Amino acid sequence: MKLPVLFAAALFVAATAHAEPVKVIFDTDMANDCDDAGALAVLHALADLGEAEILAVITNRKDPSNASAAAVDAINTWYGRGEIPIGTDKDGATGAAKRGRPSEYCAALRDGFPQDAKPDDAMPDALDVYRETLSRQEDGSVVICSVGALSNLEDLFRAEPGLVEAKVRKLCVMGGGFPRTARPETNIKLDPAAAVTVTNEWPTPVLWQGYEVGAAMNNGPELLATPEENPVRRAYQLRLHHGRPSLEIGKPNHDLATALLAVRGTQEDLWEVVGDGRVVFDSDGHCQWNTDWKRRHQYVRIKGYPGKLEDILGSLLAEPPKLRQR
Ligand SMILES: [Ca+2]
Ligand SMILES: [Ca+2]
Repeated sequence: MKLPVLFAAALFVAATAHAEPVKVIFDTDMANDCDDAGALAVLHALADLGEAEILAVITNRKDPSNASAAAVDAINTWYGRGEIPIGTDKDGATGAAKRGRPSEYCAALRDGFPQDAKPDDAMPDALDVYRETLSRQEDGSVVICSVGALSNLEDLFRAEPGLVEAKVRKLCVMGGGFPRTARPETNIKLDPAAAVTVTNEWPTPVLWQGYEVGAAMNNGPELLATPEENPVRRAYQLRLHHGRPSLEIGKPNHDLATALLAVRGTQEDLWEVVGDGRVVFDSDGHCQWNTDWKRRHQYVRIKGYPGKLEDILGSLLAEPPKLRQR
């Protein structure tokens, strides 16, 4: 008679373990590619499913529009979570890519959608928001999802190494390329020195997703089925890809995949995981996977046909907000 009770107890434990939402801090260069907007949509969809809790959103690139935080808040508000803390990096990523044109969509999201964020330069500082958010969490409970420059993470680690080690369970990074890159990948190029610091010194496990993962997939047109009041749809409409709206032809879904990895982990049916080595960046941002010795690094490859993962991301991207009042 004891076995069924034990079995039921085991099931209960498994169910409760699964029911606990993953606590995520999203660190984004919301300004350039619209996949940052798409990744935030995926995180909200996962939050709607009870799988994730978005603790804070931090921006890591100083955009001339000064409206990255407003774009983030417009998306959070659309999903009924306009109170999520937002921090901005006042220096911005230090690499050459920061001297680009203003974002194609941030100002439009600021002006055309409900939100109440201040201009980026008047928002709380990235490091302060990290400090406040992490210090309130239980030890070993937070997953950081990084889909832009690693500048904030370098600053955080330099200022609060003990806090990072205590509170962060895992860092998931979209950046670099594996097993090696011929040219520096965009997120790394934004701040190569920060990438070197994070790879060499960050104290928690780090899961890397190179450019080749998102480059094999495409999302965007799924948003055509969503209302025009959806700011993520608008971001994809304004951000051009090969001269046409990403809403029509889609865009590689790099950051969406990282958001899924941060919450659901390396699901066996979707991912192959490579470990027993370490990621190395040179000072120009070239990336390489070395097996000379181990760090707490892994990188992912898509298992099998990428269309399966692409479909999952596309459907999360276009999932209607659950909390939004109509
Ligand atoms: Ca708000
Ligand atoms: Ca990004």
